[in-house]
Amino acid sequence: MLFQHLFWFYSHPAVYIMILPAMGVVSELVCTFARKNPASYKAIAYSSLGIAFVGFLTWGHHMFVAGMSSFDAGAFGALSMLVAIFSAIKVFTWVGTLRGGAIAVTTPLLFVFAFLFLFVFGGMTGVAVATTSLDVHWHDTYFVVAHFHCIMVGGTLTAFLGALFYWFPKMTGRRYVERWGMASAGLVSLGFFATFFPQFLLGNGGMPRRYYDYPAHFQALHVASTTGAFVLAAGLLLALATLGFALVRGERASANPWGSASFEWRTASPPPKHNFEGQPSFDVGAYDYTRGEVPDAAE
Ligand SMILES: [Cu+2]
Repeated sequence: MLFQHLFWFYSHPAVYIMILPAMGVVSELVCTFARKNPASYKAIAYSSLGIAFVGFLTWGHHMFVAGMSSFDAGAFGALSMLVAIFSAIKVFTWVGTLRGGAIAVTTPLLFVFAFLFLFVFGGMTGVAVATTSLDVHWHDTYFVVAHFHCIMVGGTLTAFLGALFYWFPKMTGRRYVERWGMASAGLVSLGFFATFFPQFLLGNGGMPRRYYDYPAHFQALHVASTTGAFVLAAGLLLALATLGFALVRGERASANPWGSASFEWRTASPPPKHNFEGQPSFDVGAYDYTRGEVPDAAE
């Protein structure tokens, strides 16, 4: 029991170590592709601190059925739900930033859309599994597997893929083929949903995790999930091929191909040694799209 407590005291916050940088990426990308200041910079910043802090008080939600008083279970359940409140502050701020923006649909933004949809799906099912009575039914089933992957793959991985496509021109000085990138974003989103949505149904129907054998009536959903995994793999391979091809054959990237106000785009792609030639000007802020002086998508 002590080992379980120690394990989850570390391992629950460990998930946030992965998702918090992904949330940072999303906060950055929505501003660039909506050409808008963040709806509330402070809401995004303070909710990150909230998630990081509360993340250390929720580990018991992995142990509802390990022998725990009902008071402890209730407290861990309620504290876990606090994470959803901070996450919702973020989601509303991102959507509020996109609202009314001059939205440029690109590969990184498609990955952000996938993130928003799948992260909200993962977050809502997270509130559900933090409910002790429901968790007794779902514990150690595919439901939890699907919830976890919504956060770690549907959330974290899609944001990191968005980051990779977004900063690729800056890092390498090359452009990838936008249509290929968008196709990979579509395949990854579709494949992800097809893989894990059936697993929610399987888990709720009683399919335990880590079993290789199961009753025949689970077969169709398992086949659907496996098919989805192949589509997801195809999407990831296409992303890899798109960037690999761009690295060798891609067109030269300008300094600021997205027309972003952030500072890293005010130097050449890829940046010279020590990042800037001479003293750069930072008169326009990193998110300052209101003054209309943001360097355009030109060289
Ligand atoms: Cu946890």
